[in-house]
Amino acid sequence: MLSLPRGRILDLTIPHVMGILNVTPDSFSDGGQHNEVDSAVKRALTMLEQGATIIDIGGESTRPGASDVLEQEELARVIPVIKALRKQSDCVISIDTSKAAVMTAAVHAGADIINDVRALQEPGALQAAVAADIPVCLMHMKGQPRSMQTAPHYDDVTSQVCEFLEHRANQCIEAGIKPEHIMIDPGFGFGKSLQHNYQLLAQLDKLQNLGYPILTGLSRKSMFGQLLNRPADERLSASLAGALICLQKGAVILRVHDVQQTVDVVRVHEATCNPLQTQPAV
Ligand code: 7PJ
Repeated sequence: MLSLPRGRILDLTIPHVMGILNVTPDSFSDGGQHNEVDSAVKRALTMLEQGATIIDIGGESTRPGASDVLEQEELARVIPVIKALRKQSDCVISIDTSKAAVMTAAVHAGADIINDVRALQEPGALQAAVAADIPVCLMHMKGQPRSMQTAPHYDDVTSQVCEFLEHRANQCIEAGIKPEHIMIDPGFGFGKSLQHNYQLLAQLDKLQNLGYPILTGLSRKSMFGQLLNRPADERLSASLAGALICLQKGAVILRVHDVQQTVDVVRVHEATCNPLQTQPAV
């Protein structure tokens, strides 16, 4: 059980789908405009109807090669969306950020989980997370988004990812994060070659030894694009195959763009795990 603000809980004995809500506006706006907030909230509500239990809101692009976003700009993008969504729904809201100020403002606006691809290593982030006293997802990344895909090297990618996550989790606990608030993520695509990503996927079950709930994000990523030579909008089947492999290897939260299709995958997986409890949909 993951305990959330205001006495809510997330039952991690069953898998959950986390819907991705990117609020990276077009080049004509700084974000926060009414129609943008409105359409972001609409998209979130649709994902919830489709069976997502967590909405992951992010205003910084961490795609390979992406440049840094200023704090003020990131705040202007995500905070109005969190406030507006919180007004309309009691859903679990996760804030995808590495910046301490964004974490603090997001939690104040109603966010329940901090999802940090930099594992709370930016200045002030760990302190902000300790003060927020909410669940955190610690992700492994080698290098920084701008340069991480230039010839990443590991002697043993899975062992090194595990070592990093274990070490970082211990540092977080020492700083005051509750052990039961920690989730871990191997960070598919973050400073990993095609071979590294598939080695990690094949050995994802090894992360279970650390004893923390596992979150994975491989939706539409280039590990499918490269493997299949397909653009991002033609990677659904591959992403669903990846989602099922993650579930079979112990992931409990799947961070995805295509919520409805991934929820079907989760249901097939759950029915297979508990055949005798399986009931038809109503
Ligand atoms: C991830 C993420 C991921 C977690 C992104 C993209 C890049 N957070 N944020 N795990 N990826 N926890 O979605 O393609 O894999 S942004």
